[in-house]
Amino acid sequence: MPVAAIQDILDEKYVGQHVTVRGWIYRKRESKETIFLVVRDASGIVQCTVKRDNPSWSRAEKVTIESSVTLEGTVKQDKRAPGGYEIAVEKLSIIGLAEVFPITEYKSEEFLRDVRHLWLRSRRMNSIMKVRSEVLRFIHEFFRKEGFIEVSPPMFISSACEGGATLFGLKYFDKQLYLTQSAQLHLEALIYSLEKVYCVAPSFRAEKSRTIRHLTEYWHVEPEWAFADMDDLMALEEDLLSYVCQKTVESCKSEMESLGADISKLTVVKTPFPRITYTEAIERLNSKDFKIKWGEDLGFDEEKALAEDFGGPFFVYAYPRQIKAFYCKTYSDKPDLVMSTDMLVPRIGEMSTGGAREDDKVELLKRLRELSLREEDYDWYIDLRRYGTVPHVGFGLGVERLLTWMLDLENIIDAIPFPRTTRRFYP
Ligand code: NSS
Repeated sequence: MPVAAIQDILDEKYVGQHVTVRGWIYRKRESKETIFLVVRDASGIVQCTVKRDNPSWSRAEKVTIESSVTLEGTVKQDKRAPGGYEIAVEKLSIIGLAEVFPITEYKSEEFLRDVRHLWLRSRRMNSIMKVRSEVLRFIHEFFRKEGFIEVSPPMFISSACEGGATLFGLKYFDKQLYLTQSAQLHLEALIYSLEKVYCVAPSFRAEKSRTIRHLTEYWHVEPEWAFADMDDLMALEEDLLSYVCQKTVESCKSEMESLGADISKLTVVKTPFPRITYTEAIERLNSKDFKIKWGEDLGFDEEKALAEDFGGPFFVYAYPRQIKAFYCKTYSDKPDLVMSTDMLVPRIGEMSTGGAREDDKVELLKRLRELSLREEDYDWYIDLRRYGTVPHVGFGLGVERLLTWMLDLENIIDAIPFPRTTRRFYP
Protein backbone atom coordinates (compact mmCIF):
# COMPACT_ATOMS: atom_id res chain seq x y z
CA MET A 1 0.00 0.00 0.00
CA PRO A 2 1.45 3.43 -0.94
CA VAL A 3 2.46 5.72 1.90
CA ALA A 4 0.19 8.77 2.07
CA ALA A 5 1.54 12.24 2.92
CA ILE A 6 -0.48 13.64 5.80
CA GLN A 7 -1.14 16.91 3.96
CA ASP A 8 -2.74 14.93 1.12
CA ILE A 9 -5.06 13.32 3.65
CA LEU A 10 -6.03 16.77 4.95
CA ASP A 11 -6.46 17.91 1.34
CA GLU A 12 -9.20 15.25 0.99
CA LYS A 13 -7.34 12.98 -1.43
CA TYR A 14 -8.03 9.82 0.59
CA VAL A 15 -11.48 10.20 2.16
CA GLY A 16 -12.87 6.77 3.02
CA GLN A 17 -9.72 5.05 1.79
CA HIS A 18 -7.29 2.69 3.43
CA VAL A 19 -3.86 4.36 3.86
CA THR A 20 -0.43 3.87 5.36
CA VAL A 21 1.15 6.81 7.17
CA ARG A 22 4.72 7.07 8.43
CA GLY A 23 5.91 9.60 10.94
CA TRP A 24 6.42 10.53 14.58
CA ILE A 25 4.09 10.79 17.56
CA TYR A 26 3.41 14.46 18.10
CA ARG A 27 0.77 14.26 20.82
CA LYS A 28 -0.91 11.49 22.73
CA ARG A 29 -4.10 11.39 24.77
CA GLU A 30 -5.81 8.38 26.29
CA SER A 31 -9.40 7.73 27.26
CA LYS A 32 -10.91 4.50 28.44
CA GLU A 33 -11.84 3.14 25.04
CA THR A 34 -9.64 5.18 22.66
CA ILE A 35 -6.06 6.32 22.36
CA PHE A 36 -5.67 9.51 20.30
CA LEU A 37 -2.31 9.79 18.60
CA VAL A 38 -1.48 12.92 16.66
CA VAL A 39 1.11 11.86 14.11
CA ARG A 40 3.34 14.23 12.17
CA ASP A 41 5.29 13.72 8.98
CA ALA A 42 7.15 16.27 6.87
CA SER A 43 3.91 17.57 5.43
CA GLY A 44 1.58 17.97 8.42
CA ILE A 45 -0.16 16.45 11.43
CA VAL A 46 -3.19 14.18 11.62
CA GLN A 47 -5.13 12.60 14.45
CA CYS A 48 -5.19 8.80 14.56
CA THR A 49 -7.44 6.78 16.85
CA VAL A 50 -6.77 3.32 18.23
CA LYS A 51 -9.68 1.44 19.81
CA ARG A 52 -9.35 -0.86 22.83
CA ASP A 53 -10.44 -3.92 20.85
CA ASN A 54 -7.68 -3.40 18.25
CA PRO A 55 -4.69 -5.77 18.40
CA SER A 56 -2.44 -2.65 18.27
CA TRP A 57 -3.89 -1.29 21.55
CA SER A 58 -0.92 -2.42 23.68
CA ARG A 59 1.54 -0.83 21.26
CA ALA A 60 -0.51 2.36 21.30
CA GLU A 61 -0.34 2.32 25.10
CA LYS A 62 3.40 1.87 25.02
CA VAL A 63 4.24 4.40 22.30
CA THR A 64 5.83 7.64 23.52
CA ILE A 65 6.06 11.19 22.21
CA GLU A 66 8.48 11.40 19.24
CA SER A 67 8.53 7.63 18.67
CA SER A 68 8.66 6.82 14.97
CA VAL A 69 5.74 4.74 13.72
CA THR A 70 3.95 3.25 10.74
CA LEU A 71 0.16 3.23 10.79
CA GLU A 72 -2.45 1.66 8.61
CA GLY A 73 -6.05 2.70 8.76
CA THR A 74 -9.05 4.30 7.13
CA VAL A 75 -9.43 8.03 6.56
CA LYS A 76 -12.59 9.48 8.05
CA GLN A 77 -13.96 12.98 8.14
CA ASP A 78 -14.24 14.24 11.72
CA LYS A 79 -14.93 17.89 12.45
CA ARG A 80 -13.47 17.60 15.95
CA ALA A 81 -10.07 16.40 14.71
CA PRO A 82 -7.40 19.01 13.96
CA GLY A 83 -7.51 19.52 10.18
CA GLY A 84 -10.96 17.89 9.96
CA TYR A 85 -9.83 14.33 9.21
CA GLU A 86 -8.69 11.39 11.27
CA ILE A 87 -7.41 7.90 10.68
CA ALA A 88 -9.15 4.98 12.32
CA VAL A 89 -6.11 2.82 12.98
CA GLU A 90 -6.14 -0.84 12.05
CA LYS A 91 -2.45 -1.52 12.59
CA LEU A 92 0.24 0.40 14.44
CA SER A 93 3.94 -0.55 14.25
CA ILE A 94 6.64 1.14 16.28
CA ILE A 95 9.85 1.75 14.32
CA GLY A 96 11.85 3.48 17.07
CA LEU A 97 10.48 3.83 20.59
CA ALA A 98 11.54 7.25 21.91
CA GLU A 99 13.01 7.92 25.34
CA VAL A 100 11.37 10.71 27.33
CA PHE A 101 11.53 13.67 24.94
CA PRO A 102 13.24 16.67 26.55
CA ILE A 103 11.12 19.30 24.81
CA THR A 104 7.82 19.86 26.55
CA GLU A 105 5.61 22.93 26.57
CA TYR A 106 6.90 26.23 27.98
CA LYS A 107 10.62 25.69 27.49
CA SER A 108 12.80 28.79 27.27
CA GLU A 109 14.23 30.07 23.97
CA GLU A 110 17.66 29.38 25.40
CA PHE A 111 16.82 25.73 26.08
CA LEU A 112 15.30 25.28 22.62
CA ARG A 113 18.55 26.59 21.12
CA ASP A 114 20.58 24.09 23.15
CA VAL A 115 18.47 21.24 21.73
CA ARG A 116 18.20 22.71 18.27
CA HIS A 117 18.76 19.27 16.72
CA LEU A 118 15.44 18.22 18.31
CA TRP A 119 13.62 21.56 18.08
CA LEU A 120 13.98 21.38 14.28
CA ARG A 121 11.11 18.86 14.47
CA SER A 122 8.70 21.54 15.72
CA ARG A 123 5.89 22.77 13.51
CA ARG A 124 7.46 26.21 13.63
CA MET A 125 10.90 25.18 12.40
CA ASN A 126 9.33 22.84 9.86
CA SER A 127 7.44 25.81 8.37
CA ILE A 128 10.44 28.14 8.42
CA MET A 129 12.63 25.56 6.68
CA LYS A 130 10.01 25.06 3.98
CA VAL A 131 9.81 28.79 3.33
CA ARG A 132 13.61 29.01 3.31
CA SER A 133 13.76 26.29 0.67
CA GLU A 134 11.20 28.08 -1.49
CA VAL A 135 12.95 31.44 -1.12
CA LEU A 136 16.20 29.83 -2.29
CA ARG A 137 14.37 28.24 -5.20
CA PHE A 138 12.92 31.59 -6.29
CA ILE A 139 16.30 33.31 -5.97
CA HIS A 140 17.83 30.73 -8.30
CA GLU A 141 14.81 30.94 -10.62
CA PHE A 142 15.14 34.71 -10.81
CA PHE A 143 18.83 34.80 -11.70
CA ARG A 144 18.48 32.06 -14.29
CA LYS A 145 15.50 33.84 -15.83
CA GLU A 146 17.69 36.97 -16.06
CA GLY A 147 20.49 35.05 -17.77
CA PHE A 148 22.93 34.81 -14.85
CA ILE A 149 25.17 31.76 -14.68
CA GLU A 150 25.57 30.05 -11.33
CA VAL A 151 29.18 29.65 -10.24
CA SER A 152 30.86 28.09 -7.20
CA PRO A 153 33.39 30.31 -5.42
CA PRO A 154 36.03 29.10 -2.92
CA MET A 155 35.50 29.25 0.84
CA PHE A 156 39.22 29.31 1.69
CA ILE A 157 40.68 32.66 0.73
CA SER A 158 44.01 34.38 1.10
CA SER A 159 42.98 38.05 1.51
CA ALA A 160 40.02 39.97 2.88
CA CYS A 161 37.12 41.30 0.87
CA GLU A 162 35.43 43.26 3.66
CA GLY A 163 38.25 44.33 5.96
CA GLY A 164 40.28 42.49 8.57
CA ALA A 165 38.06 43.15 11.60
CA THR A 166 35.54 40.42 10.80
CA LEU A 167 37.91 37.93 9.18
CA PHE A 168 38.09 34.35 10.50
CA GLY A 169 41.65 33.08 10.24
CA LEU A 170 42.58 29.43 9.97
CA LYS A 171 45.67 27.33 9.76
CA TYR A 172 45.94 25.86 6.26
CA PHE A 173 48.79 23.36 6.49
CA ASP A 174 51.62 25.73 7.38
CA LYS A 175 49.97 28.85 5.92
CA GLN A 176 47.58 31.45 7.28
CA LEU A 177 44.31 31.53 5.35
CA TYR A 178 40.83 32.90 6.01
CA LEU A 179 37.21 31.89 5.60
CA THR A 180 35.50 33.92 2.90
CA GLN A 181 33.46 36.99 3.87
CA SER A 182 32.06 37.39 0.39
CA ALA A 183 32.52 35.72 -2.99
CA GLN A 184 32.62 39.10 -4.70
CA LEU A 185 36.29 39.27 -5.69
CA HIS A 186 36.21 35.79 -7.22
CA LEU A 187 32.90 36.51 -8.93
CA GLU A 188 34.54 39.56 -10.48
CA ALA A 189 37.13 37.27 -12.07
CA LEU A 190 34.35 35.12 -13.52
CA ILE A 191 32.51 37.96 -15.30
CA TYR A 192 35.45 38.23 -17.71
CA SER A 193 34.39 34.83 -18.96
CA LEU A 194 30.65 34.67 -18.32
CA GLU A 195 29.58 38.35 -17.99
CA LYS A 196 26.61 37.67 -15.67
CA VAL A 197 27.28 35.33 -12.76
CA TYR A 198 25.83 34.65 -9.33
CA CYS A 199 26.23 32.34 -6.40
CA VAL A 200 24.41 31.41 -3.21
CA ALA A 201 27.10 30.33 -0.80
CA PRO A 202 28.17 30.58 2.83
CA SER A 203 30.00 33.67 4.09
CA PHE A 204 31.74 33.94 7.44
CA ARG A 205 32.09 36.96 9.71
CA ALA A 206 33.92 37.08 12.99
CA GLU A 207 31.16 39.37 14.12
CA LYS A 208 31.11 40.18 17.81
CA SER A 209 27.85 42.12 17.60
CA ARG A 210 25.03 40.28 19.31
CA THR A 211 22.05 41.67 17.46
CA ILE A 212 18.95 40.15 15.94
CA ARG A 213 20.61 40.41 12.51
CA HIS A 214 24.10 38.96 12.91
CA LEU A 215 25.37 35.43 12.40
CA THR A 216 28.98 34.32 12.10
CA GLU A 217 28.05 32.00 9.23
CA TYR A 218 25.32 33.01 6.81
CA TRP A 219 24.22 32.32 3.25
CA HIS A 220 25.05 35.03 0.82
CA VAL A 221 23.37 35.70 -2.52
CA GLU A 222 25.84 37.50 -4.75
CA PRO A 223 25.52 38.43 -8.42
CA GLU A 224 28.19 40.20 -10.44
CA TRP A 225 27.38 41.82 -13.78
CA ALA A 226 29.69 43.13 -16.53
CA PHE A 227 28.88 46.27 -18.55
CA ALA A 228 26.18 47.34 -16.09
CA ASP A 229 25.76 50.52 -14.04
CA MET A 230 24.18 51.66 -10.77
CA ASP A 231 20.70 52.01 -12.29
CA ASP A 232 20.90 48.47 -13.67
CA LEU A 233 22.05 47.26 -10.27
CA MET A 234 19.25 48.81 -8.24
CA ALA A 235 16.69 47.61 -10.78
CA LEU A 236 18.09 44.08 -10.52
CA GLU A 237 17.94 44.14 -6.71
CA GLU A 238 14.40 45.41 -6.51
CA ASP A 239 13.23 43.01 -9.22
CA LEU A 240 14.78 40.13 -7.30
CA LEU A 241 13.14 41.14 -4.05
CA SER A 242 9.71 41.69 -5.53
CA TYR A 243 9.93 38.40 -7.46
CA VAL A 244 10.88 36.45 -4.35
CA CYS A 245 8.16 38.14 -2.27
CA GLN A 246 5.35 37.54 -4.76
CA LYS A 247 6.35 33.95 -5.48
CA THR A 248 6.82 33.04 -1.83
CA VAL A 249 3.46 34.47 -0.84
CA GLU A 250 1.83 32.32 -3.55
CA SER A 251 3.68 29.16 -2.65
CA CYS A 252 3.98 29.39 1.16
CA LYS A 253 0.75 31.04 2.23
CA SER A 254 -0.19 28.41 4.80
CA GLU A 255 3.31 28.27 6.33
CA MET A 256 3.45 32.05 6.54
CA GLU A 257 0.05 32.20 8.15
CA SER A 258 0.95 29.55 10.69
CA LEU A 259 4.10 31.51 11.53
CA GLY A 260 2.02 34.64 12.01
CA ALA A 261 3.96 36.56 9.37
CA ASP A 262 2.44 39.74 7.97
CA ILE A 263 1.89 38.68 4.36
CA SER A 264 0.50 42.05 3.31
CA LYS A 265 3.90 43.75 3.61
CA LEU A 266 5.20 41.33 0.97
CA THR A 267 2.27 41.63 -1.42
CA VAL A 268 2.64 45.43 -1.47
CA VAL A 269 6.31 45.27 -2.46
CA LYS A 270 6.28 47.17 -5.76
CA THR A 271 9.12 48.41 -7.93
CA PRO A 272 10.72 50.90 -8.20
CA PHE A 273 11.78 51.26 -4.56
CA PRO A 274 12.42 54.74 -3.17
CA ARG A 275 16.04 55.88 -3.51
CA ILE A 276 17.74 58.45 -1.30
CA THR A 277 21.36 59.51 -1.19
CA TYR A 278 23.49 59.03 1.89
CA THR A 279 23.60 62.82 2.28
CA GLU A 280 19.81 62.97 2.30
CA ALA A 281 19.73 60.13 4.83
CA ILE A 282 21.97 62.15 7.16
CA GLU A 283 19.70 65.18 6.81
CA ARG A 284 16.62 63.07 7.56
CA LEU A 285 18.28 61.55 10.61
CA ASN A 286 19.37 64.87 12.01
CA SER A 287 15.84 66.17 11.60
CA LYS A 288 14.78 63.19 13.77
CA ASP A 289 17.16 64.29 16.55
CA PHE A 290 19.97 61.90 15.69
CA LYS A 291 23.34 63.58 16.05
CA ILE A 292 25.17 62.07 13.11
CA LYS A 293 27.84 63.85 11.12
CA TRP A 294 28.33 63.54 7.37
CA GLY A 295 30.99 60.87 6.87
CA GLU A 296 29.90 58.62 9.75
CA ASP A 297 28.55 55.17 9.03
CA LEU A 298 24.87 54.41 9.62
CA GLY A 299 24.34 52.02 12.50
CA PHE A 300 21.45 49.68 13.24
CA ASP A 301 19.46 52.40 15.07
CA GLU A 302 19.91 54.93 12.30
CA GLU A 303 18.90 52.41 9.65
CA LYS A 304 15.78 51.43 11.57
CA ALA A 305 14.81 55.07 12.06
CA LEU A 306 15.20 55.80 8.34
CA ALA A 307 13.17 52.73 7.45
CA GLU A 308 10.23 54.07 9.46
CA ASP A 309 9.84 56.80 6.83
CA PHE A 310 9.40 54.29 4.04
CA GLY A 311 7.59 51.32 5.58
CA GLY A 312 9.09 48.97 2.97
CA PRO A 313 12.35 48.35 1.11
CA PHE A 314 14.32 51.35 -0.14
CA PHE A 315 17.83 52.25 -1.27
CA VAL A 316 20.44 54.54 0.20
CA TYR A 317 23.22 55.27 -2.29
CA ALA A 318 26.29 57.46 -2.91
CA TYR A 319 28.23 56.94 0.31
CA PRO A 320 31.33 58.76 1.56
CA ARG A 321 34.45 57.15 0.23
CA GLN A 322 36.00 56.75 3.70
CA ILE A 323 33.34 54.36 5.05
CA LYS A 324 33.17 51.96 2.14
CA ALA A 325 35.37 49.10 0.96
CA PHE A 326 38.45 49.46 -1.26
CA TYR A 327 36.73 48.05 -4.35
CA CYS A 328 34.01 50.76 -4.55
CA LYS A 329 34.12 52.98 -7.60
CA THR A 330 34.42 56.72 -7.02
CA TYR A 331 32.05 59.11 -8.85
CA SER A 332 34.21 60.90 -11.43
CA ASP A 333 32.60 64.29 -10.65
CA LYS A 334 32.38 63.76 -6.85
CA PRO A 335 35.70 62.46 -5.56
CA ASP A 336 34.47 62.04 -1.95
CA LEU A 337 31.55 59.77 -2.92
CA VAL A 338 31.51 56.15 -4.04
CA MET A 339 28.93 54.25 -6.10
CA SER A 340 27.71 52.05 -3.31
CA THR A 341 24.14 51.30 -2.33
CA ASP A 342 22.46 49.55 0.56
CA MET A 343 18.94 48.19 0.43
CA LEU A 344 17.20 48.70 3.77
CA VAL A 345 13.98 47.29 5.17
CA PRO A 346 12.02 48.09 8.33
CA ARG A 347 13.14 46.43 11.59
CA ILE A 348 16.24 44.79 10.04
CA GLY A 349 17.92 47.76 8.36
CA GLU A 350 20.53 46.75 5.80
CA MET A 351 19.53 43.69 3.81
CA SER A 352 21.95 44.03 0.92
CA THR A 353 24.97 46.04 -0.10
CA GLY A 354 26.23 46.52 -3.61
CA GLY A 355 27.64 48.96 -6.06
CA ALA A 356 29.90 49.64 -8.98
CA ARG A 357 33.42 48.28 -8.71
CA GLU A 358 36.51 50.40 -9.28
CA ASP A 359 37.52 49.27 -12.77
CA ASP A 360 40.47 51.59 -13.25
CA LYS A 361 43.80 50.10 -12.21
CA VAL A 362 45.36 53.37 -11.08
CA GLU A 363 42.33 54.33 -8.98
CA LEU A 364 42.16 50.86 -7.46
CA LEU A 365 45.82 50.99 -6.45
CA LYS A 366 45.19 54.41 -4.90
CA ARG A 367 42.28 52.98 -2.86
CA LEU A 368 44.37 50.04 -1.65
CA ARG A 369 47.10 52.42 -0.49
CA GLU A 370 44.58 54.75 1.18
CA LEU A 371 43.31 51.83 3.25
CA SER A 372 46.82 50.50 3.99
CA LEU A 373 46.11 47.24 2.17
CA ARG A 374 49.05 45.39 0.66
CA GLU A 375 49.14 45.45 -3.12
CA GLU A 376 50.72 41.99 -3.33
CA ASP A 377 47.73 40.46 -1.48
CA TYR A 378 45.47 41.67 -4.27
CA ASP A 379 47.72 41.14 -7.26
CA TRP A 380 45.39 38.66 -8.97
CA TYR A 381 42.48 41.03 -8.44
CA ILE A 382 44.43 43.92 -9.95
CA ASP A 383 45.09 41.67 -12.98
CA LEU A 384 41.37 41.93 -13.72
CA ARG A 385 41.95 45.66 -14.37
CA ARG A 386 45.12 44.97 -16.36
CA TYR A 387 43.56 42.68 -18.93
CA GLY A 388 40.44 44.07 -20.57
CA THR A 389 38.81 45.89 -17.66
CA VAL A 390 35.09 46.66 -17.95
CA PRO A 391 32.60 48.62 -15.85
CA HIS A 392 30.69 46.20 -13.63
CA VAL A 393 28.40 46.03 -10.62
CA GLY A 394 27.25 43.50 -8.06
CA PHE A 395 25.64 43.12 -4.69
CA GLY A 396 25.42 40.78 -1.72
CA LEU A 397 22.23 39.91 0.12
CA GLY A 398 22.02 37.81 3.28
CA VAL A 399 19.47 35.01 2.94
CA GLU A 400 18.79 34.94 6.68
CA ARG A 401 18.22 38.69 6.88
CA LEU A 402 15.77 38.35 4.02
CA LEU A 403 13.89 35.56 5.83
CA THR A 404 13.94 37.42 9.15
CA TRP A 405 12.25 40.32 7.43
CA MET A 406 9.83 38.28 5.32
CA LEU A 407 8.67 36.09 8.21
CA ASP A 408 8.83 38.73 10.97
CA LEU A 409 11.19 36.48 12.92
CA GLU A 410 12.29 37.94 16.23
CA ASN A 411 15.86 36.86 15.67
CA ILE A 412 17.92 35.85 12.63
CA ILE A 413 18.86 32.68 14.51
CA ASP A 414 15.58 31.05 13.48
CA ALA A 415 16.21 31.63 9.77
CA ILE A 416 18.89 28.94 9.55
CA PRO A 417 18.75 25.34 10.84
CA PHE A 418 22.00 25.33 12.82
CA PRO A 419 22.83 28.95 13.69
CA ARG A 420 26.40 30.00 14.40
CA THR A 421 26.96 33.08 16.53
CA THR A 422 29.72 34.16 18.89
CA ARG A 423 28.24 31.99 21.61
CA ARG A 424 26.51 29.28 19.64
CA PHE A 425 28.16 26.52 17.59
CA TYR A 426 26.51 23.46 19.17
CA PRO A 427 24.74 21.37 17.93
O1 NSS B 1 29.58 43.16 3.99
S1 NSS B 1 28.46 43.37 3.13
O2 NSS B 1 27.68 44.52 3.42
N1 NSS B 1 28.94 43.44 1.59
C1 NSS B 1 29.67 42.48 1.00
O3 NSS B 1 30.07 41.48 1.54
C2 NSS B 1 29.89 42.67 -0.50
N2 NSS B 1 31.19 42.14 -0.85
C3 NSS B 1 28.77 41.97 -1.23
C4 NSS B 1 28.85 42.13 -2.71
O4 NSS B 1 28.78 43.23 -3.19
N3 NSS B 1 28.95 41.04 -3.43
O5 NSS B 1 27.52 42.11 3.26
C5 NSS B 1 26.46 41.94 2.33
C6 NSS B 1 25.23 41.44 3.02
C7 NSS B 1 24.66 42.40 4.07
O6 NSS B 1 23.91 43.41 3.47
C8 NSS B 1 23.82 41.47 4.90
O7 NSS B 1 22.59 41.18 4.27
C9 NSS B 1 24.65 40.20 4.89
O8 NSS B 1 25.50 40.26 3.77
N4 NSS B 1 25.47 40.11 6.11
C10 NSS B 1 25.16 39.34 7.17
N5 NSS B 1 24.12 38.55 7.42
C11 NSS B 1 24.10 37.90 8.61
N6 NSS B 1 25.06 37.99 9.55
C12 NSS B 1 26.12 38.80 9.33
N7 NSS B 1 27.08 38.89 10.27
C13 NSS B 1 26.21 39.51 8.10
N8 NSS B 1 27.12 40.36 7.57
C14 NSS B 1 26.64 40.70 6.36
